[in-house]
Amino acid sequence: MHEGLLLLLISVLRCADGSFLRQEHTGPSMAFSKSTASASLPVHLEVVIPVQGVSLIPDPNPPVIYEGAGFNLSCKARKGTHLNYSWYHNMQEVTSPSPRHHFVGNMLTVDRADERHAGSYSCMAKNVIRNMTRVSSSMLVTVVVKKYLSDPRLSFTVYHDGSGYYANISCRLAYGSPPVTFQLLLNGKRVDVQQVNLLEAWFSQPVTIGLDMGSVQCIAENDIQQLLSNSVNLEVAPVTGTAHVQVEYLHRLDCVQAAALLQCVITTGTFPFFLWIFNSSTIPLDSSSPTFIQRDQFLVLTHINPENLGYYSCRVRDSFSSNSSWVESEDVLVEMSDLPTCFNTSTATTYELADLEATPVEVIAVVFCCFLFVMIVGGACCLLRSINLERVPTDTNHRVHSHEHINPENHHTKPETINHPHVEEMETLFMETEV
Ligand SMILES: *[C@@H]1O[C@H](CO)[C@@H](O)[C@H](O)[C@H]1NC(C)=O
Ligand SMILES: *[C@@H]1O[C@H](CO)[C@@H](O)[C@H](O)[C@H]1NC(C)=O
Ligand SMILES: *[C@@H]1O[C@H](CO)[C@@H](O)[C@H](O)[C@H]1NC(C)=O
Ligand SMILES: *[C@@H]1O[C@H](CO)[C@@H](O)[C@H](O)[C@H]1NC(C)=O
Ligand SMILES: *[C@@H]1O[C@H](CO)[C@@H](O)[C@H](O)[C@H]1NC(C)=O
Ligand SMILES: *[C@@H]1O[C@H](CO)[C@@H](O)[C@H](O)[C@H]1NC(C)=O
Ligand SMILES: CC(=O)N[C@H]1CO[C@H](CO)[C@@H](O)[C@@H]1O
Repeated sequence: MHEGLLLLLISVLRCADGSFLRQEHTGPSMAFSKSTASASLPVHLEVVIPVQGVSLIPDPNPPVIYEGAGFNLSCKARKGTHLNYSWYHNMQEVTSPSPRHHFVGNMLTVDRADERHAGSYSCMAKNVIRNMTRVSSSMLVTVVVKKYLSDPRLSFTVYHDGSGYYANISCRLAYGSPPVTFQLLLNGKRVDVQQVNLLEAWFSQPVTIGLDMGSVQCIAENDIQQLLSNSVNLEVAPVTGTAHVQVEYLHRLDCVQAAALLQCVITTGTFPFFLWIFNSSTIPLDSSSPTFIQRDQFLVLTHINPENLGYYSCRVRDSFSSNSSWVESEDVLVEMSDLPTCFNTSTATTYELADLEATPVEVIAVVFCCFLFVMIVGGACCLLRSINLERVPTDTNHRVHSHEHINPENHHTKPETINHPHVEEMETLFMETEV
């Protein structure tokens, strides 16, 4: 009878401790859940305690996990009822549904974490009565998602410190999460350990030039992994013997010489340093010239033109000692030559010898025979080709690769001809004569 009035009164009534009274539902069996009002009234009301003291509890704790593992964050309020939760990842609200997280009740769960799940998290709990909202936010919790270590790679360089030669041995990981403990093994025995906050560690070991110091390996280790690197022989052979230049001409399909690949070949030397000489002047190492690309023992003439035709040679010494003597090659003439083996259908390449005059008669005979052979096969191929214009499947061949690499504009129609293997045979013969 007076129910309506009572409800109105009660619903605006504030408890002494600051809680609100909220009407849960009306019906025939109403009751108060809090005894501050008359217990005999048939009204069911629920206490809404304002939210207070929200904290974020990670599981595992501390929240440091490896990729692929899961984690939980629970949002816990010291006080408060009828709470609603919002989640923040790196200060951005996580919206529902989220592609990376899922949250139910006061818990946010990630089943398989990756680096995108790392970062700072916080949660906010709120409760509302009518138009009054109470909120409480947690402190930030930083989730760390660690990467597994990749297999370490060992390599070394040599330096002189004034008293002697040392190997600067690098043990390097392509990926992984630091800190990492690196161990250096020499002939299977641990000789050095370093714990670093990087993915690479350097070790110094004395070396004697020309002497095999044994094999070195390294171990990369974290709290759950222990990985062994490749094994490398700690031997520094000085640059000795002779040097010579090999030239490979790369032709376009219409037989025009497009580029040349020069290679400086040395007898021995673990850490050679190369210089190239053109018409008796050194090609600067940092050559920004568009016609030369210099990379270790290779020199590429990207466009053959009158300015870069002439004599080329290379000089080599040990990279670790500016004192070491130079080994010098003979001059090689790079010229615009009509290629006898060139057919309009073929991508033939050939090697020029450093000094053809000095070549023994037998070699010239063999070369001539090969040339003849290639001519015949080439002719046959032309014939075959005119009969059957089908494309022969491409075989991936070193020369074709470099050709494609240097002349990207020429790839459009590259017919691989059947005489290709014979051209290779000829090259092999040439190579033999050079050693
Ligand atoms: C996350 O919480 C659920 C339910 O409480 C539990 O079963 C699971 O093991 C927790 N996962 C992690 C990674 O702690
Ligand atoms: C709390 O969340 C529930 C479920 O998402 C929703 O139905 C309800 O309206 C929310 N209450 C408030 C006060 O935001
Ligand atoms: C809550 O609502 C009442 C009436 O509906 C209004 O007078 C009051 O200003 C509102 N309070 C807030 C904080 O919006
Ligand atoms: C070894 O090489 C690395 C990389 O070049 C360099 O940072 C480091 O200082 C070198 N260590 C020694 C002892 O020379
Ligand atoms: C390099 O030397 C050759 C032979 O002496 C000569 O024909 C050519 O013009 C010279 N090239 C340059 C760019 O000086
Ligand atoms: C270079 O030669 C000088 C004199 O011969 C010698 O004192 C010096 O140690 C040498 N330096 C190296 C790096 O070998
Ligand atoms: C060597 C040779 O025969 N080259 C010819 C290739 O074809 C072009 C035109 O298609 C001729 O101009 C070349 O002489």
